[in-house]
Amino acid sequence: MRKRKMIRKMMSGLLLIGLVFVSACSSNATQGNDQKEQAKVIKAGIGLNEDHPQGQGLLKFKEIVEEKSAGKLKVQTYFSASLGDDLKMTEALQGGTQEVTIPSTSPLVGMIKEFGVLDFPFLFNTAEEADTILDGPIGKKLLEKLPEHGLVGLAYWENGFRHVTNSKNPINTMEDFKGLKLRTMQNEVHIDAFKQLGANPTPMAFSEVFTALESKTIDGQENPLATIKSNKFYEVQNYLSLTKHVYTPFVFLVSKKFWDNLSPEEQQILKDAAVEAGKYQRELSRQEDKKALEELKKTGIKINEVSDEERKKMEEAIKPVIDKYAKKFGEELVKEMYSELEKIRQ
Ligand code: TK8
Repeated sequence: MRKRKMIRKMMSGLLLIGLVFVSACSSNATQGNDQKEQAKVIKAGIGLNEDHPQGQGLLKFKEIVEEKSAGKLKVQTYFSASLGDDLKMTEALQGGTQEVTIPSTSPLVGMIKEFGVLDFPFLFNTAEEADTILDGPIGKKLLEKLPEHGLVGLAYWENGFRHVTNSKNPINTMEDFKGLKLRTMQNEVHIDAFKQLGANPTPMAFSEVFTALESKTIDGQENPLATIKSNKFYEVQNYLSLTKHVYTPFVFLVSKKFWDNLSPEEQQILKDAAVEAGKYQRELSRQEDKKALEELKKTGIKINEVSDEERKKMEEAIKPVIDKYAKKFGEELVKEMYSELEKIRQ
């Protein structure tokens, strides 16, 4: 009797251990599955707000990535420099604490000097010329300089043609720049070019511009119409002069630390999404540029055209700046840029 009892006890003990073991394995399996299924999070921050074409482009990127990865890649979007300005977010990508940002190329010139060839005033006459250069061999050459700086460039989006706003006087001729305290991006070509035109340029991060205009620490700034509208600069500026003095691209950047840990399939999804959302964003940017001008006319800001003759004089005046930076950025690259443009214009 005692023996039978002993065996029964041992059997139930073994049964209990078996049950515990089976449930442990299955929870590991589900946990393992969970780990396998756990999405990779992409923190994507930009400097402009959600309704700007840059913000709409980022939302399109998010939609494409999450759909193509069946949720394995999750994009968290941050707008209006909530993660910092262009330079700060770019540094966060290099440090691996943020995965995506889409800055203007101009503030990157301190890090990758060759991008500066895109900042030459009056370089592009049309957005189509910009697309051809950026999506062609020169744009590719510039993207290839990014990985050594801990960055991967996937595509160019559009910031657009820039115009001057200020609170002092309309800009009809070069003389009207005289003494104007003008905010510029942190970009040596723009700073020197506006000095050459007679202005008094101050480099500043974008998110500080509205307050600086409002408190009159600066007289003016320069940006594409969509940005002037979406950041309500018309509330603190009296004049908008359509100088169209330079075209600025955005560049779609991914942290190399993050990129190198993705599978080839995941990398392809991000690349395709950045290019596809970029095409959508460029189209939206061009539509918005036209719409913004009509809407800005209703705000009361005084808008003036700048004649081609006066823009030619400005272009002539800043030639010494182009020569100086062609030497710094590489005369071969600059020569290639201008001859490419010659070919496009034939
Ligand atoms: C936004 C900036 C901005 C740029 C500037 O992140 O700084 O004036 O035109 O749009 O990239």
